[in-house]
Amino acid sequence: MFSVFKAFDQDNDGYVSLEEWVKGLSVFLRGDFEEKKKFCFDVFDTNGDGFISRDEMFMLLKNSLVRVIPYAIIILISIQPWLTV
Ligand SMILES: [Ca+2]
Ligand SMILES: [Ca+2]
Repeated sequence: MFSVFKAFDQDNDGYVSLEEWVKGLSVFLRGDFEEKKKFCFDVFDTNGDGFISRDEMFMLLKNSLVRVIPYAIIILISIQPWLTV
């Protein structure tokens, strides 16, 4: 969640201003491909150095998988009767 905050906080002052909030939502909801690509990159580039390090990628994927795995297990359990046919 911190990295999403950083993507909104364009001037890195530790706060998301109204202008940053509106601009971030606008890019997220209506931006073109290039704008969305930069926004997603900024989410992964947590230290803002212009590169995605192994640690940055690992932390984001780890956090994503922690949220996805319980749902994947529930889905697998719910479709399990069809898998055994
Ligand atoms: Ca800011
Ligand atoms: Ca980085």
